[in-house]
Parts: sequence; C-alpha cells; structure tokens
Amino acid sequence: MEEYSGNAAHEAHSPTVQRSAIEHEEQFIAHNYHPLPVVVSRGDGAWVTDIEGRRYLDALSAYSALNFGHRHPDLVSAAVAQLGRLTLTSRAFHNDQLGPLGEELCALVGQDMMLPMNTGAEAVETALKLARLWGYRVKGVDDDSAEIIVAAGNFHGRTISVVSFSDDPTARDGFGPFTPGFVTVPYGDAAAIEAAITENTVAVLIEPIQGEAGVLIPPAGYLEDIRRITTANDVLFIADEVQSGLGRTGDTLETTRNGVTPDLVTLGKALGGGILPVSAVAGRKDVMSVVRPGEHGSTFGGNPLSSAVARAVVALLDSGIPQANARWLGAELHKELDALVGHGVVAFRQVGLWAGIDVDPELGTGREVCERLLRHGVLAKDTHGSTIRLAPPLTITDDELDYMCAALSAALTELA
Ligand code: IF1
Repeated sequence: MEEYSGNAAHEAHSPTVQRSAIEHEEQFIAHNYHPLPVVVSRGDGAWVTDIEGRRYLDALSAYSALNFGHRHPDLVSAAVAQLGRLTLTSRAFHNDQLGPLGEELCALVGQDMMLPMNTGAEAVETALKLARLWGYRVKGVDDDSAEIIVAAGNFHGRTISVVSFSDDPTARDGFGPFTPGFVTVPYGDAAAIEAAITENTVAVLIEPIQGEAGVLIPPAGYLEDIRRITTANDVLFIADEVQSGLGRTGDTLETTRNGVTPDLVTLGKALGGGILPVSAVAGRKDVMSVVRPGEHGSTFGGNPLSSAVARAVVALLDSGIPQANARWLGAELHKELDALVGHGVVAFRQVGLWAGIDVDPELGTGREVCERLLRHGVLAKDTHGSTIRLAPPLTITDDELDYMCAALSAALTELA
C-alpha cells in the first residue's frame, strides 16, 4: 500500500518515453479528447501504473464504469470462464447467460423485464424509443407527436438524438439538424415538470444526480415528486442511472436511495464491471412489452460474454458490500472535503463515493488542478470551469481514501 509521502512523487511526469507514446497516439487517433499526459499500461484495484512504472490512484473510475476497481478478480474470472465457453451468438438464437442475467438484474433493481444493449447512449436511445412506442400504442398519443421532458444541464450520451436535447454547446453545436420532441425544464424543479406536461407527453427523462453538470444533487423530495407527478399524469418516469447507479451513491441505485421506483431505468458503465460495454433498460412489464420482434436490436446486445460479466457484477451488488463501502467511506470523504473548504475548495457536493468539488478559480482551472493531482499520484477529471469530480472505485480502502484526499490538499496548497 502506497503511503502518501506528501511530495509530488510524479514530478517529472510525461518525460520523453510518455511524450513519444502520446505523440504516436495523436498521429492516428482523432482528437475528440484532451487526455491528461499519462500513458497507463496496468490496472489493479484502485491503482493504475503508467508505462514508466509510476503508480496513480484512479479517482475517476472511467466515469463510474470501474466501480469495482481495475480487474476485480470475481469479474475477470467470470469473463475468463465464459471466454472458454461462448462469446457471441447475436439474438437470432438464445444463449444460456441472458435469461439468468435478466432475472438477476431485474430482481436487483426492482423491475419486471430488461432489454440488453452495450453503451449508455444506446440504453438511453432504447428507453426513448420504448417511451414513444408506449405513448402511441398504449397511451394513445397522436403519431409523431410524442413529447419527452428533459432537464437543463443534462448529459445522456453522444448520439445525435441525445445531443438534440443537450444544452451544452460543446456537446451539441455543429451536429444539427436535431431530433424534435423534447421539452427542457430547469433541473431540480418538479413543478416545472408538472407545468410542461401536455396530452402528448409520454415521459420524463432525468438523471437522479447530474454527473457532467458537476455532481448536482437535486433538492430533497425531487425524485419522489417526479414519481408522484408522472403517475398522476400517466407519463413514464425514466431515470438515467448510467452514472449514478450500481453502488456509486451508497445504494444499489440513486432512485433506490430515494425510495423511488421509476417506470424505466437505464443502466450502463459499471454493469460491464469495467471489462466490457454492457448496458440495459429495465422496466415495468407493460412498458417493456410494447416492442415487438424486429423493431429494435443490437448485434452485441445481450451477448453471453457480456451477460456472464454482468451477472458477476449483479452478484457483487447483491452482497451489498460495495454500497455499504460507498456509504461508509462517503462519510469519511465528506469530512475530509469539509476540512478543505476555505483552503482552496469553495464548495462541494458529495454523496457516497462521488463528489463534485468547486476549486477557488484563483488557484486555477479544474484541468490545472487535475494536472497537479497527477503529479501527486492521483488521476481525476475536471467537469466545467474550476470544478473537478472525484469518483474512486467503491472497493477503495480507508488508507486509499486518505491518500486521495491528502493529494488533493497538497495540490491545492501548491496552487495557492
Ligand atoms: C464522454 C460523465 C459525460 C452518462 C449518463 C448516459 C451516458 C453517460 C448519465 C452515455 C456517459 C460519460 C461519457 C463520456 C464522459 C462521461 C460523462 F458525465 F460521466 F462525466 F460525458 F458527461 N447517461 N457519460 O453520464 O453512456 O454511451 O458513454 O456509455 O462521452 O465524454 P456511454
């Protein structure tokens, strides 16, 4: 276990070896990201190692896809075992992993049926298509008139329909013309949702906590109010738990933690254990039953290798241990971040092992803080402006949490 030595152990980061590897990638790979200057070659638990042997604590967890850490042994062994049996059939045939995953995942999240996909954006697109189908075939909304209410500041993926209802110019500008049928209301305001409902409204799509917006936690009662309002108006409540779900906030789902069951829930990221892209829409039987054979699909959706890994993920969550760890260490994280307020931290939002931290803009941008953190052996990602997010694996230990917070404190002190 790394003891935090307090010094910037990674001072000479991205020397020539890393620099040439980075330039090599930049020559052939589109520049749709601006990665930190580190080239990772190994991952173990909460730690990654770069190509020169430097170790970093991973405080991003691939945006919460690595909730169980790098190469969790249970997940790797499930993947290796399935690799020795069957990897892919397409859903033109059945396979022996998908049915069990369906039963086990639906039991975990309190839903009746699920539709397997691969990425979060595909799960969101699938939920939108199911909601429109339900609107036309069950609710009786006029064809091509369905409306779906979304929140300002949302992030639900990168497809053209999904960015059509984004209000982030970086995610949206230049990709028009856009998909119609979406109505935007302020996040956190349930009355605004109620006021936006018309006879054509088929669903409300909401992140229980807005990740990319900076880990924005809505007012208490918001999710319950949405549940009440959507039930009263025969409108589907779709919760996008791709990032907030599967243990991150200290419960199985953030809606679970709020005592709310949505009509559809989108899952992704950690559902694949950080090994494979696995996503799904889980929901009420009468909604999930509207889609007929041939109307929706995916080559890899529900493949036996992904299903075997996802079943091992569900088994980890069935134990309740990742959720309990996120709750327990979340309380510790809150204390440590609280101590930094006024010492480089202006404000923060935290629930479970997920925090959005607003750094004093005088000290620098979120990117600059993350570049400094890198030199202190922690990898994190800024969101916007001077906000950074911390989302380490839920499997971290007390000591690893202390290491992460000590590195943040040291980075802020240096920037001051
Ligand atoms: C990027 C952050 C962004 C998501 C929610 C669906 C998806 C995501 C709530 C789509 C994906 C990722 C995408 C990645 C950065 C990251 C992200 F919020 F997590 F930080 F962008 F906002 N619903 N979020 O958070 O899932 O198709 O990516 O599997 O695109 O840069 P995906």
